[in-house]
Amino acid sequence: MFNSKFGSVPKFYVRAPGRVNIIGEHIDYCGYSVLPMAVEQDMLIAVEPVKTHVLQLANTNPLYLDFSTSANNIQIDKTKPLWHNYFLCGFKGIQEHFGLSDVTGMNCLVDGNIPPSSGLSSSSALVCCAGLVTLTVLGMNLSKVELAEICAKSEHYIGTEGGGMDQSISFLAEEGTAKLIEFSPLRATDVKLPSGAVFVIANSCVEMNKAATSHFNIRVMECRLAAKLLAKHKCLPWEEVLRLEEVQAKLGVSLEEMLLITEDALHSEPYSPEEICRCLGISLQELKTQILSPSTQDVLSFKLYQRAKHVYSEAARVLQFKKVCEEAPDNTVQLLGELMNQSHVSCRDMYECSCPELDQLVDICRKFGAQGSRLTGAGWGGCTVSIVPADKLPSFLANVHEAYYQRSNRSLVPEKQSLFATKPGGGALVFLEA
Ligand code: ADP
Ligand code: NG1
Repeated sequence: MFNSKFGSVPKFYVRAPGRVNIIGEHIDYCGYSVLPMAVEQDMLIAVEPVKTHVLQLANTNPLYLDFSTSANNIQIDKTKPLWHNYFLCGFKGIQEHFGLSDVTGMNCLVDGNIPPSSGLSSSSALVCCAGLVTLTVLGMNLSKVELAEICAKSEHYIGTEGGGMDQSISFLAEEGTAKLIEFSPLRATDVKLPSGAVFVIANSCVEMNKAATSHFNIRVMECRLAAKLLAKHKCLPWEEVLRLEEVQAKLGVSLEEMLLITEDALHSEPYSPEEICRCLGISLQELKTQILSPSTQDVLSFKLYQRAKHVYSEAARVLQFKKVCEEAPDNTVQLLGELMNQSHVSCRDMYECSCPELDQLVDICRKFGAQGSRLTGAGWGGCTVSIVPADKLPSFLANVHEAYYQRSNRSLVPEKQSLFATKPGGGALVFLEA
């Protein structure tokens, strides 16, 4: 296909994987550690550098249209999250990091098999793949940590204000191990998953493009506002606080204590912008221009108590999950399953990022043998991840397939992309011609 598109052959190939987040949802952008692993599905880009300063992009999937632009004038339209814009995020991130104004062009053919808008990070895999393509074309070098940080920052050009989980695992993943990803400074530690269990991904078949809606950015903003109100309540310099983790760090208390402080400082009724202004002693104008992001300036109601409760309790669950994996007691799989179940309840009730199909799928997975099941990724659609005892895997797959997919036209979705067991895969790679 490359040959018929561009009349030439690729000089090298780059792959970057998607991921499944096992536990730790919507807490990376609050500064807390998360526990993902890379999946086998990935973005693969075939590349030929050219001398024309033109960037030509094509895709093996005809739904994603060809695109071409000058490599020296990258414009990313936040209002339309078209596929090529994700590529441009990675490209621009590397270009800006090296302060380059005159970049060589390239022909690229993209081929991806991560189900899109399903919480398995197809978008970040594309951004990371494009970043590594650009670095390779420039003949420059960066560490995996630097690449992850650059791509996490540059994916914000698409309009969503995510944390760095997806880009970090796409670069730092290693075959055979999940990773605890910690931030500031970014680092990844191996987490050995129990050998007696299998992690199974099931797609609810509800797609949710984050950049096309404001759900995601509203949550980011609610967490920021909750952090500021908690800081004010504790007489901390709230103006400089942006993340819930900073409040904990400044107070030097445990996550359990942060949950008690949240009970004390915040109420469960939604906050209006006016009430937030009264609490912080600022004007509506200051709230809009100095704290809220452009896409959230007109939101009329913010749930701060619920979001803070989710974040602090989920951050604690991540640490417990890692501890159980390390200590490996006899009932490891049951304990991990319970933590995953608690995570789903918190995502559903406190963070309100589930949907009826995901809740139904989680129930079906538990009914047919999963010790734990939860939504994974941003939510509002997309996939679940379940922990299933290895000996129950065949019956689990058959029963879930029958109960969720076969009984509806969901069985039209190719089975491989809907329901599959997964193992920790490796990170991004460049394949050079010998
Ligand atoms: P995810 O949870 O998978 O990261 P997003 O909604 O954030 O979902 O991003 C999905 C977008 O990523 C798609 O709408 C598309 O623009 C882009 N994308 C996903 N897969 C591909 C692909 N194979 N080729 C090109 N673009 C893709
Ligand atoms: P996905 O599942 O790719 O939409 C998003 C964010 C993550 C994280 C999760 C929720 C991006 C690129 N990714 O992931 O950083 O916040 O939601 O845990 O914004």
